[in-house]
Amino acid sequence: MYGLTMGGTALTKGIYLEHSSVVTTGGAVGANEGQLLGSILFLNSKAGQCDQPEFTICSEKFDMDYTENWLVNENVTTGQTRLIDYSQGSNFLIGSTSVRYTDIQTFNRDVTERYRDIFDCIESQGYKTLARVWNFIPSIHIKDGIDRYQHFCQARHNAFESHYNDMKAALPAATAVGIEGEWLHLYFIASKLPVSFCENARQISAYEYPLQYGPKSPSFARASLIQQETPLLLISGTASVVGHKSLHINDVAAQTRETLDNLQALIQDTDQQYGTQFGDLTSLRNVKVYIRYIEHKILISGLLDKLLPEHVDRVFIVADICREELLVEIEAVASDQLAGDMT
Ligand code: 3EB
Repeated sequence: MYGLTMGGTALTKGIYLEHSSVVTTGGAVGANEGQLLGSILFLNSKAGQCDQPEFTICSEKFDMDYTENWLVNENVTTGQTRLIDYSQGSNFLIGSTSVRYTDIQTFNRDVTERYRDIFDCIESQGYKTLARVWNFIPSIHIKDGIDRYQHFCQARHNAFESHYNDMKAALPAATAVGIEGEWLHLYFIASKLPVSFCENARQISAYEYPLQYGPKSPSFARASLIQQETPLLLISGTASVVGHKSLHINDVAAQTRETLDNLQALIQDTDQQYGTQFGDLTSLRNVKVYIRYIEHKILISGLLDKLLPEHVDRVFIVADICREELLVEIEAVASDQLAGDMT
């Protein structure tokens, strides 16, 4: 097999992720000569000062700056639709769109319209599959009748339902968390390669949650399996939810362990269903840990040091998890190195 290697990961045709504590801007990145498909900047600064909202998430709560770099080994070009900035290689497109919150009616309309814009953007560029979406929602717990997250879910649901004949089969992996300030930020990855959506048996599919969590269920899959040479699993924000219930209220250590159990189950179920060989948590390459309170960082970080293999790259983001009782949520990227080695 040909290809450069990075930290034990073969760099072959496909997409991969590197976190960097250095804020980088454009060009080839690192020693691997991958091309930067897109960078998302997480900046510790006043959210109100976020004057370039695309691909930039600002919060005073972040305890450090870092950049999330999505790399490909293809040439990358950039483009813009009216409301979306994007860049693409030949198999992947990453895009970003942001809108300032004014009032709840406008917010609901904006969410639906921006999702439609995303569908239009990727389809006009020849991408069939929306693989992964990140949603940063301003004042996520504020209540206008139902809470803002529930409004968001309803508006997002409407967008998927009106665009796809079989909505459940089209739901991407996702993260939805609350963010300071007034901006709703969405960023996303679409792929021309085959993508399979994964669920795990410990958790009811989010799109089948009962009504107690809001009038319309959250529109996401637990993970997206990108069928590239070295298969990649883009794992959604995962929390201490079993069945549909939040477990371990006020116990951040137990929530963290439960979350890892969910990740483990998801990896196992994916292997069973799709014949991949992710195996267990050792296939994880990167994790992004959303924590509600910075005060929990040392405890969670210490637990992850014990429970995750050393090679797993970790970053922490202080943000409001969408259910108020959840203290931690973990998203991840796993790589099926075994499959990669066998090709
Ligand atoms: C959960 O399991 C936790 O609404 O897009 C995680 C990831 C969660 C994505 C979303 C919500 C979303 O329900 C919350």
